[in-house]
Amino acid sequence: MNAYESTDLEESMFVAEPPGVEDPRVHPAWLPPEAFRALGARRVLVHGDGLLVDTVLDEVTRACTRYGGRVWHSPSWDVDVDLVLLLRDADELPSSAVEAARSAGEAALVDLGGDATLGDEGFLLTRAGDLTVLLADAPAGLLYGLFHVVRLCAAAFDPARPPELHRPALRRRMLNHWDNVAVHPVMGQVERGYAGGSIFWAGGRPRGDLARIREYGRLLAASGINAISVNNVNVGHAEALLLTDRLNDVAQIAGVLRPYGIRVHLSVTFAAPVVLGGLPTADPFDEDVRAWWAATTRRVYERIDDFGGYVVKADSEGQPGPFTYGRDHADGANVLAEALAPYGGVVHWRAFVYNHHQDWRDRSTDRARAAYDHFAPLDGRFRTNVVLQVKFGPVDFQTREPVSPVLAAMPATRIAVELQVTQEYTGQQRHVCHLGPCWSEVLRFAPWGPGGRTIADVATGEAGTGGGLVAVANTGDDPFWTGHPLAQANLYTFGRFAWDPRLDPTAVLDEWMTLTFPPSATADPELVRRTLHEIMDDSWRTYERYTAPLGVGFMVHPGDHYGPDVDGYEYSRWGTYHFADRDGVGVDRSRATGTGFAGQYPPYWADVYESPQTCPDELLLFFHHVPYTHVLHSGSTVIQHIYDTHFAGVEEVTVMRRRWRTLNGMIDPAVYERVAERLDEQVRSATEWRDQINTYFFRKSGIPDARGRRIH
Ligand code: GCW
Repeated sequence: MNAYESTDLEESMFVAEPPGVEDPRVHPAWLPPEAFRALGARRVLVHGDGLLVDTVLDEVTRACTRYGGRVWHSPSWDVDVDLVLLLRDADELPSSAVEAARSAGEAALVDLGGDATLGDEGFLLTRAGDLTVLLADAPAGLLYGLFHVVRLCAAAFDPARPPELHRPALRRRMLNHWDNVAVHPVMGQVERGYAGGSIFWAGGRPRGDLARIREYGRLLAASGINAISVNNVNVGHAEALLLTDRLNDVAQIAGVLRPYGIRVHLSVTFAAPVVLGGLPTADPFDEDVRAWWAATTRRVYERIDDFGGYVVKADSEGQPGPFTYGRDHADGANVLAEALAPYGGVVHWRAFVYNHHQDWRDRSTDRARAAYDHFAPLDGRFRTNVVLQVKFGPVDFQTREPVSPVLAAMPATRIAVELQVTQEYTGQQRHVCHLGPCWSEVLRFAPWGPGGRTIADVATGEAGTGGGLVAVANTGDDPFWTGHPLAQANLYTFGRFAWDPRLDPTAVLDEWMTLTFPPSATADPELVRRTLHEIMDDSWRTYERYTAPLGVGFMVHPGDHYGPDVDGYEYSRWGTYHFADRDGVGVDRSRATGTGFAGQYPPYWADVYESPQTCPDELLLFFHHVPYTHVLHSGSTVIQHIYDTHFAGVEEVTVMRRRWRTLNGMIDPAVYERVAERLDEQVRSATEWRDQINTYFFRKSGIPDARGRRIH
């Protein structure tokens, strides 16, 4: 029984705020109370039962308490309402208007060609007479539908609004947290985290702020995310224990996120049978090892019955894996998958496997080739509950990379595409870098050639059997969640793309703006919207302009990966080289004369990438070593392009800062100040990038800037 069941909330509503967090110290991100105004002023009926229906009721009650509306839960008498949220299999109600609305919804579903079901998470929204009606088959659908109504604001109540059917394209829409339980001596509490500490852990213990975790779940659900792993893929001893001794800590998080439809997953170490189980080996072919995984997994499900599964980084950057025992990655993944299968759990097995002890003198080893070389031969060997999690590019979340050829090479494997919301290589949440356009390009890329299936199709799979989308989270215990307030848009966009990878990034950004900076809460909504678009829409390309040129990547400061250091990795063991000399720059990855990486693509792109004549400009130095005087498709030479883009990038950032200043006094002063301070740093850092890159290439090439600008 829940507190609202079959009661008229009219009386209690104005007495006290229902449970929920509104911690004034924490920024509300895309769910400020104001975003609920249109909903909260309505008369709303919720009909159905279940944990997530209670969440819906809680949300609606909070909104109506604030804005003067009314809420009923499955009333046994007739009521006049504006909005009906109902589960399709809920009992008939004694209200002819509500039942007529239900029938109108059913008819709309037939008209829209819905195959009679809305699924576990889908919903239908339509108008029926004076009512707006939302139908779902399952409570999660009602919750996603509710957040859709919030997004629409008053438009959800527009009498002329046509019916809409929404079902997520991807079943699993997952965030990976690289949060450490114990503070790592080098990586700290959150590996590659730029938003303070962890939401979950602090100094070896649970952070204990369950209200904050609940609020986080609420934000994630409103963007469409339904799965989360709560610890780093690099698993130390304290983190390994989450699987056994510290399972209660995980169960507590799962309990808080469950009402928002989010399942918890754990990163585990492949060596767990040794480090936790005391076995002499973690060999996947060893019977005791298999039994250990089976028993351990059973105990996990006894405690958390909707547990999502395991995430594994194996044989990668020092993490243990099946290679130790002469086994391959299918052997390794399958033993964990077998243990999870009886409970419906999945293994997310990462394809980020490469030699990180490379010799820069050895031109035959190419880090970009590694994932394909290791995994493509294993296609068809993974159990069906293994999801191979593949970074979107072949190297490592660079600002610009080609799409990983692994994504097109394993038709008999469930593939998840991994994106990085945390801005490790894209300005570390000190720079504005809106990644929507980058991800959209990746998801729309057609690896078999134009017009063919896309990366979004691979992640979706045939009949929804794909592995979905995964992203590394950018959140922490910072009051703005993401350090840079505008970086919230990246998290929101990821969730929305995971729900529908075909969405237009500008439209998603617009949604985010309307929610985060509600027009009714600012004196000049048009100025705010226009300015945010001007600053954010093209910010990824601006970032690209002032950093490493033409897809060559890296050139970042080793270790922390922030700021320029052109030769920082040039002689290192990590395999991320640019090979600049006095004549030219870039990596020859052609089949004819290079590492052969271009040949890992299906024929159309293998041919396009093979030749500098056909390779797209933005990837030229990823695939080819060319002279500085090489003429790009744009008509510019490589060296002049480097100069021009670096000058332009800094100018664009300077304009961003100027534009932001016009919002002073228009928006929340705390947001204004935080962004203003970060834009100062972005201008400083972009200038440093420009000057180091331009100077470096001027010194190497000896070719002056055709426009005579100052190069140091
Ligand atoms: O991008 C690199 C990061 C590592 C990270 C690794 C990975 C968690 O620099 O910090 O480790 O990728 O994806 O596993």
